[in-house]
Amino acid sequence: MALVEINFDGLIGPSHNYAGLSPGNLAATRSAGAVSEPRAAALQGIDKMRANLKLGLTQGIFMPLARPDHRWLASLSTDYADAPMHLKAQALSASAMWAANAATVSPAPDTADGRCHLTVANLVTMPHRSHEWPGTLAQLRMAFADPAAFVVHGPVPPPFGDEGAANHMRLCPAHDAPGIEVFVYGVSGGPFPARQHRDASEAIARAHGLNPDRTLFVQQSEAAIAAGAFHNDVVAVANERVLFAHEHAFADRDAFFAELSRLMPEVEIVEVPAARVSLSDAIASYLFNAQLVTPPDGQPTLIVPTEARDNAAVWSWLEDHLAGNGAIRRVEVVDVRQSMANGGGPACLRLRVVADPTTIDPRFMVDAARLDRIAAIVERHWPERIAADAIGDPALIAQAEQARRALLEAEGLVGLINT
Ligand code: SUG
Repeated sequence: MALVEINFDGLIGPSHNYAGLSPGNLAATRSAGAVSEPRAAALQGIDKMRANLKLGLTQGIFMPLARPDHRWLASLSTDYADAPMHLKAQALSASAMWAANAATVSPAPDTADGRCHLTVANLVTMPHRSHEWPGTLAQLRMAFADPAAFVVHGPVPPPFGDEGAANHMRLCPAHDAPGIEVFVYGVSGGPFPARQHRDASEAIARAHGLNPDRTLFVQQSEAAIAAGAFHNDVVAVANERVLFAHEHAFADRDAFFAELSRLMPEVEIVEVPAARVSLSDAIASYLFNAQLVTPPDGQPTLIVPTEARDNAAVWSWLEDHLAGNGAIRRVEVVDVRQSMANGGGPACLRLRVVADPTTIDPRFMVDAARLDRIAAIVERHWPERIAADAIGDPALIAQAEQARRALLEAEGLVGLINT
């Protein structure tokens, strides 16, 4: 079978809650202390996967990680009962749902050895995310175990922050053809941390055997990070020959666009001017944290969150673009409000892997029937609500752990229980 783009969504875990753990992520900060709805959250994510399948896209899934992360707490010489509140929250976070931060992926046509390379992200900047990688790596090694097709790399060592595919874009004539890989790094972000370090991006490009002549390292604008774009995928997204970006996404937009056009003359850059959509509207609506995909009918489709439809400036720009026969031909709206309230839109929830689906462990691929089965497990076991002051409640923790165990047992993935 041919190489196709597969979207792997992180199933939203039973411990999903609003602890306000990510400074610089304005939505998460705003939601701190709110009551979360893990069951509704996971069902919203499943509905998004169902909608992708209906569009004719190939869909994969990653399982929630073991939370609380007892191993991480043990490495800090404590346990869940005794840990201070902030460590409890960091150990409990369901943040692995945002699969765009799981790894950076270079498909086989781009790499020196003709295999698809994946590097698990170290996520060192935020404590609650810094302990995701061992569990994520275990799943990547299981899902992409075929050594003829994949190479799975461990994380770039600290202190070089790496947040995975959220800061990586690939432009190509078609998914199965060689592409230009663009790594977007941050240097400064006003009051907020720049999470992606250039040294990390360069290390990944070397590890993946990318052709330096077809690899770009581009600085994210300080204004974007300061306005709340803690990852590039909050202000830009690429698919095949289309780059869709906000005017203020990059530090030196002119140089980047010129270089990209030289390397790939057929590139179509769709830029949204700040005069139409301010950075702040772009970030609040997650217009760019959309899935830009090519369904089998060939019509470039933008999958946006409901928040984009609710924002007048954003929606009118999208309507004008569609009416003007722009590069994006169709807009689909999905409700992922529970994830959005923690700063994770449709694009955050998925990792794109271009591969032959038959080379992937089928336990990580889904069709509609399998999603129905998983939804039934979620309905039965996921907590309905988690209040901020409940994260110390042993009964809640027991329910969250039991819910994940039920899922992994039903899905033949008990090997992941301790990861
Ligand atoms: O790292 N939110 C995530 C959102 C990640 C979005 N991913 C992409 N843009 N690809 C983050 O900031 C909030 C969790 C909390 O506060 O409990 C959080 O981690």
